[in-house]
Amino acid sequence: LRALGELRRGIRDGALRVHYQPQIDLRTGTASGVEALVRWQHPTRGLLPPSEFITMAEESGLVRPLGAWVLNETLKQAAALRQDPRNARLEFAVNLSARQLNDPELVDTVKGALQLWTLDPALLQLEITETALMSDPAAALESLTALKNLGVGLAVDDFGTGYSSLTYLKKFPINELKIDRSFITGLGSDSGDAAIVGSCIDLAHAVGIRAVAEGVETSGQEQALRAMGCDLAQGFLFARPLPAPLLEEWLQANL
Ligand code: G
Ligand code: G
Ligand code: MN
Ligand code: NA
Repeated sequence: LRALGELRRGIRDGALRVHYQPQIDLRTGTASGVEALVRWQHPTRGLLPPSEFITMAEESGLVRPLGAWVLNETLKQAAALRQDPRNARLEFAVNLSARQLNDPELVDTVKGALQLWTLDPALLQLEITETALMSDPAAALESLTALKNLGVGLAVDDFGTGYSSLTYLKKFPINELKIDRSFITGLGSDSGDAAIVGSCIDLAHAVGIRAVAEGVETSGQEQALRAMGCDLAQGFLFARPLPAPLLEEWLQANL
């Protein structure tokens, strides 16, 4: 409970940070976008990763103000980065939890942030885990349809770790499938993982959406993904999640 009060104050008093992990277009080798990943600058425990507080934020409902803050901060950063015309088509991916997906105010929050920072909706990609999609499929379908109508992109995150029901790829208005990094690890060594990753990529393409590989750490994995036709990749091989000033430097050096 003390931690909950600390997090509530942290959100209010500006203790959250957003780091950005580049996503690489495997055909061109350049950055196509970045994923926003929240951190909490805790007064005594240092910079905390989401694993230390996202579950608590979800269970308490604080993930709604937290998520609204992350979205606003990310789109503010997008506006700053767009000052460099080379970043004009850079995409911004933001994670949503189940609690946000079931929030009747979510669509207005997203719409408001897009208008405030004048971001082309097509450059915003919202990531939702399989588990969040299936926690209340009817409510999820309604939210996702409304978000789709705003023109934003929708990704299934951590694909392969949840229900992996193929019906939702058809039913929900999704344009991207993010293959969980647990399957990327074995590329080049575990033929089972290679078969799974290849199937996910083919499945995405069969339903007309793009495939993204998470957690790419070696050039062998990158080569294998390119050979299998994977569209995008992110992982420590290319860049760790970076604070905004370091992201800007990374983009300058890698465009
Ligand atoms: O950065 P790190 O690998 O520790 O992130 C772990 C997970 O935390 C991510 O995969 C993502 O699902 C979740 N996460 C990160 N940032 C956010 C956020 O802003 N909102 C929500 N709901 N989840 C996030
Ligand atoms: O939304 P999601 O849970 O997929 O967020 C990605 C998480 O994975 C982030 O917490 C990020 O720090 C982490 N991550 C990103 N790239 C790599 C990687 O190449 N290897 C490992 N082990 N973790 C990664
Ligand atoms: Mn994600
Ligand atoms: Na993920």
